[in-house]
Amino acid sequence: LEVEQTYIMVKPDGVQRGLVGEIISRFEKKGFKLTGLKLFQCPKELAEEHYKDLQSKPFFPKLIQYITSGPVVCMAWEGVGAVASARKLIGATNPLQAEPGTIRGDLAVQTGRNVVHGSDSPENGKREIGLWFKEGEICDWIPVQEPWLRE
Ligand code: DAT
Ligand code: MG
Repeated sequence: LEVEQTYIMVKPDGVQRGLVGEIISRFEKKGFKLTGLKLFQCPKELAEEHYKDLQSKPFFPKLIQYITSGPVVCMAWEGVGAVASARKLIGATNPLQAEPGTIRGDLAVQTGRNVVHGSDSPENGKREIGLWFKEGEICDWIPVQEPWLRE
């Protein structure tokens, strides 16, 4: 397993419902390293670029409307196998199918309001962090817990 970067985002419903701390906390407690964090009102063009692979889907206009409907919390997290592990912590796209214990399984009920985004591959992790963050907004640092996470 390799050190990977993943782009995690609390969607507007998660911000409005006061779930930002809870969601950050799950990644923090797991042992990933936070390298970028900001509250941000996403312009339509960026939402369209972020979700460009879903352009042809019937739900695309509603998805763009949703993501731009209020501020989001943008995060970059780093860790060994972080992309797949974060997807597991997040749970299935449809919150009714997401396992209890996952973010969506515990905190959401509908695909169109599934509170959080997580990159689906290391390539997309890098691509999305590049899209949502400017140079200088990503910090490299050494968490003091590092030697206690891995032997
Ligand atoms: P995920 O967010 O689990 O990576 P995805 O990349 O397939 O899922 O889709 C991105 C978002 O688009 C998803 O979080 C919610 C929305 N979406 C996906 N499938 C949908 C559907 N069938 N109906 C409505 N919204 C959908
Ligand atoms: Mg996806």
